[in-house]
Amino acid sequence: MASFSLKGKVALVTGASYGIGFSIASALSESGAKITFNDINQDAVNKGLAAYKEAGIDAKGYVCDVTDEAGVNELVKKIEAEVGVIDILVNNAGIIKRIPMHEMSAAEFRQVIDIDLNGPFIVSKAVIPSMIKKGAGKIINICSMMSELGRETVSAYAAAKGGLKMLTKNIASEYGEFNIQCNGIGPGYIATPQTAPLREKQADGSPHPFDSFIIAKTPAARWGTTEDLAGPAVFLASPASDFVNGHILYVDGGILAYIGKQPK
Ligand code: NAP
Ligand code: GCO
Repeated sequence: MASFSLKGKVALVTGASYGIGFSIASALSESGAKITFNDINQDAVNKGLAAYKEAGIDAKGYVCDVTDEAGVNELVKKIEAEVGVIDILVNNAGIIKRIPMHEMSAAEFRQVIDIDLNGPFIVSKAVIPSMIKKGAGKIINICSMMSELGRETVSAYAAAKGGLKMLTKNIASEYGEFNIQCNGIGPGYIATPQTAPLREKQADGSPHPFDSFIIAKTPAARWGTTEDLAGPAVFLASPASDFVNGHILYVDGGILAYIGKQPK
């Protein structure tokens, strides 16, 4: 059976000082990969390095904003010189702005698109030439429920994540012949700092209405954890998925399959 081992592989996980990126990087490391990651400032990178050290992972961290093409090209060159050619790229870095669309400025919309969609384009473009030379590569884009569904206040994020789904399919189409597989992971609602505002207890100690809403919309009747994404990430990063290409693997506890629990 094709191996799930990542021994000898070099992985770059963007925006992986904590949250989903950290969890995915930790899982790739556990399967044998050498871990590199970036974040937008030295403080975040240092916090990430401390967390990886604490987890017994010898990760290398770099300051780099995924929207800065020159900076990304320099990052990839530095990683190739210091660690090796990047075999596995996880485009994880991302932001969200929850603002009603008619109140969102064009600048705010552009910022989300820039980080969540242009960023994965820029970083993928930077790593593909070496993957072609090497004759293999894995690109994993972190998509979202919003790659398939909309909701109030997240217009920019949904547009970016919908675009990221199609960028995933296009990279798969354009580079499959070079033995590069590009797939997405579409997490459901995961308990991280990004969703913390949606889970905050109310003043009276009752659950946040959105928290109750997500529990009702999820057959698993719980928020996902970052660990729920570890196995799917190792699968898509490993030889076990060499004939999986252009697929968005939704890790959502069944949200996309479910109309939602009727109110009692
Ligand atoms: P998070 O806790 O907000 O972490 C995002 C990470 O990306 C942070 O380390 C952040 O660094 C970094 N980042 C932001 N902008 C960056 C930039 N321009 N360049 C480099 N790094 C940047 O988010 P998360 O919940 O772990 O989510 C990670 C990914 O999963 C995102 O793409 C998100 O859209 C996606 N996702 C999340 C969920 C969920 O429910 N949490 C579900 C589906 C998809 P700083 O902290 O220094 O800004
Ligand atoms: C939101 C949430 C979601 C999650 C995730 C769901 O405000 O709706 O932040 O967008 O982050 O993307 O898959």
